[in-house]
Amino acid sequence: MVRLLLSAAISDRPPNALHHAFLLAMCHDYHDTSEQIYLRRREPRNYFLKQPMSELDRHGFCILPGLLSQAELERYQSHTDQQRIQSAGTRTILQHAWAGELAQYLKTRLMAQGLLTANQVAIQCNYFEKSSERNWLVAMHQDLSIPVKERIEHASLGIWSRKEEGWYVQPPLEILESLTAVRVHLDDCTMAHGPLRVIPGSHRVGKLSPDQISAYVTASEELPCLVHSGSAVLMKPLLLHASSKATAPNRRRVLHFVFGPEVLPFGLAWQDHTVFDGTATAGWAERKDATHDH
Ligand SMILES: O=C(O)CCC(=O)C(=O)O
Repeated sequence: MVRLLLSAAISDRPPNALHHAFLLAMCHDYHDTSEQIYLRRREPRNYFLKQPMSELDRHGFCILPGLLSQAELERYQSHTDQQRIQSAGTRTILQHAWAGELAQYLKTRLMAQGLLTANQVAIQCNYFEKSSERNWLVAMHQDLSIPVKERIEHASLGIWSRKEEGWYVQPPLEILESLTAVRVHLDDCTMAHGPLRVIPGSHRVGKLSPDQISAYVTASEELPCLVHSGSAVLMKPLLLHASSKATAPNRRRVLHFVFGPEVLPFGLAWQDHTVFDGTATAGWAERKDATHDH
């Protein structure tokens, strides 16, 4: 039986029920919503840490426990609290110097583990806050839009939208495939905190229409990403993901970085990006809502 589970786990075939059973056995009892019991559980390190790069490629996500020390964690908790964000989140965190510094730290750490490449820069940082007081959910979706500085008309570029005074566009698949999201958890995230739920392997099937997403969801099993504060969930943006409302009163704060290629085709430029030394650059200062904290 063990051999059967292992061969399912290391196979390159799309995930199936057996594979999910293995993942679940190695991670958490995800039906358990008690934080006390959850916190006594070991981190899901056994499976995910052995070969995080191949887990990210194969499943579209992996979990890195203990990325931030307690002191670093408290520092970034304090930075995010100082932003006095009124809504459930914001997409413009990369404009702050401390976020650039954290991006640089993530890049150095994750490059050493082969999880980011030298040509990837941080191109976005979203802040998500969820609690039973400030509650929200998102249906199963893929992240298809990227933040760009200006609108450029080009046949290869899809739907345009405006968010927080910035332009977003749906680029071709190759660009989306080159992105990696790094979600740094500032609080413990249990089932009661409305965790990210993912469908492993779904990043490998390209862009999906709403009907295709419904069909995929019906035919697949989801995994919740349950982590301690200071841990990170790495995720390919094409991975199908969702999250439910929280039932816990305490907050689930996440800094969601996206890393991508420094240079874009079609005359596009990123809204914001960091270079390798962590310096925030590009057009954030031009936006009306930009605020300095340095
Ligand atoms: O943090 C969450 O619960 C969901 C985030 C999300 O849907 C996204 O990053 O696209």
